Amino acid sequence: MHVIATAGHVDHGKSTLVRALTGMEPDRWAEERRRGMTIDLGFAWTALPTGPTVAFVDVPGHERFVPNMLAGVGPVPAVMFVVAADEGWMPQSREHLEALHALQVRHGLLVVTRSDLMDPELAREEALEHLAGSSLDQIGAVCVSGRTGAGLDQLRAALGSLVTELPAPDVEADVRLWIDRAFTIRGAGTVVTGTLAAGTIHVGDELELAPGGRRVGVRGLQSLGVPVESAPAVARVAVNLRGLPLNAVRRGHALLTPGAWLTTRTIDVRLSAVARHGDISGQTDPAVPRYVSMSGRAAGELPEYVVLHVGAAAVPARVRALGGDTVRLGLAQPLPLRIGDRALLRDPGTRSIPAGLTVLDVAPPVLRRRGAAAARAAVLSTMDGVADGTAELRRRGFVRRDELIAMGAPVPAEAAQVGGWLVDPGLLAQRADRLVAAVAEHAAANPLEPGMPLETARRLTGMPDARLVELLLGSRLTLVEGRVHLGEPATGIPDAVRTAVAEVRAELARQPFAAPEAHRLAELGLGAKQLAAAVRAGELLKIADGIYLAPGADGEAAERLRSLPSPFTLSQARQALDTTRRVAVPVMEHLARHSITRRLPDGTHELRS
Ligand SMILES: Nc1nc2c(ncn2[C@@H]2O[C@H](COP(=O)(O)OP(=O)(O)OP(=O)(O)O)[C@@H](O)[C@H]2O)c(=O)[nH]1
Ligand SMILES: [Mg+2]
Repeated sequence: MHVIATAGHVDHGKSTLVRALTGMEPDRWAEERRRGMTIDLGFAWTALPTGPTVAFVDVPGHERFVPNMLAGVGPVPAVMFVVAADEGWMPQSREHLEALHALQVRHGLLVVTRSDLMDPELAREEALEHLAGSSLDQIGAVCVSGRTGAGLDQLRAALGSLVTELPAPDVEADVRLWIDRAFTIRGAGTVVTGTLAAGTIHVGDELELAPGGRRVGVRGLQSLGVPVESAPAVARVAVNLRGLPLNAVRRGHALLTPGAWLTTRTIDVRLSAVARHGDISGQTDPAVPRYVSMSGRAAGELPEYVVLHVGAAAVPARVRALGGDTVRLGLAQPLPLRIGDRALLRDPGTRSIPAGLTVLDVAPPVLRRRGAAAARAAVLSTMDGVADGTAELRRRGFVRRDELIAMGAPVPAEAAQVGGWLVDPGLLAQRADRLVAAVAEHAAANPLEPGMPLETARRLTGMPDARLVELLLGSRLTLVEGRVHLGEPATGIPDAVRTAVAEVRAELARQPFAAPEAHRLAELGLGAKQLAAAVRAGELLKIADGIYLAPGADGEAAERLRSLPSPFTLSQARQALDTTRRVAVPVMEHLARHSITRRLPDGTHELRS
């Protein structure tokens, strides 16, 4: 299936043409038929003589309904541009062309209608002149009458060749269905419709509603009025959703492949070619290009408040000029956008389209410092709206893998990966050097401390996640028990400490359970840090705070207790260990903690077998 939107000034015969081609009524509302005017989008379809089916999205031409028109053409790849022979180029001819050009719609046909009322030649030439230089400047032209049917066969043939030129959609792509209608059907619940530009929707799929992220199930699917099991792009689809009340969804919302999209409120964009205004009469100097690039034109000329139109969505946006042709847009509502998305800005006050745009960054950095905007503009000037995973990662340093994909960028092969993060190899090398220096400094300043705590290392290197510090270790650093060491963790202790500990050990060799008293430890210069280092180095055994014995003292204690009758009292144990209560109590607690002894309800102890 192919989807083609109409475009053109009010009353130029768009709906009449769609009706003549399809035999279906695109004006769905009674009010539309009463007023003889399209107000909202209409849908109709037909099989072309060459075989393929074409669905038309028929848009209103009246200037009041331009937002509806934009919702219709937003996701559609081709257009049937209608101009009435008897009226020629008119204001909404221009405005619709500006919109299509801003969105870079490149495929279509010029259809001069109402040819029975006037020779279409003049209107055709005038229209082609206006199309020149726009994204539609290569399209063919057909003259018809919706009333007499003249020229319709040529139009069908021209549509037949147009659809063969349309780029093949990626039916494997992530789904982003911009919703253009939502309604309820008795017995079925909520149904939404839209033009699926890429990807495939299946009955039973779980999709994500944006904004909000609510999960919804696809209960049923229709395409062109017929139930289907799956609908591959490009297609007009009606999706019956499970578990979604009608008031939770409206035009401009989107159904997404879950987890595959980033919804964003801040985007950096490049303003692109817009029409030069003031030439609707057609009396223009052919030497002056009618379509000018925005570059060179100050982005600051934009109004501060505009409406961003993308897909079927229209969201108020605040413009912040960055420099050159780049601006930052703050969106009133988050949108699922990717790098390279085309959109346009409309000023609802003047009802004009001041610019088209290409999305450059959907997760841009916060601009805080003075001059940050200009610096950002310089960075953006190197970007072209084609997502480049390597460049994106280099700019960011690190990024979550899912997030990079959701931005629309491929994962660079050379990226280091850990815990769902990607890190730029260049950044790693630089941060690894920084960490080696910091760990060396830390070791020099804290000789008794075993390495640098992992969290300190994370903070010093500016990594968002401690797991990323592992990527910085390389061959120079090691991570042991949550601490980063230069080389292998140091096991030794400084000489002064070693001498003092040796003295303690000599005393303990004579009386293994005569743990040195606090004043003795202080006399030897053994403070908490020195003692901790000695314990880590395996030179002392810590029984409890302030109670240090030689390593292996606990085994020796168990040996001595074995000679006692079982069960035994604390006092018997104290005598067997030849020590004081100060030491005997914590030793018994230590042994119980290590399941060497057990304390009985009457307060006595026994050895476990
Ligand atoms: N004589 C003649 N009248 C036509 C032709 N096509 C459309 N009309 C008439 O022009 C009027 C407007 O036609 P529509 O098809 O509603 O125009 P439209 O472009 O859909 O208008 P909007 O949707 O409101 O923008 C109607 O009265 C049609 O009958 C044609 O080829 N010949
Ligand atoms: Mg109409």
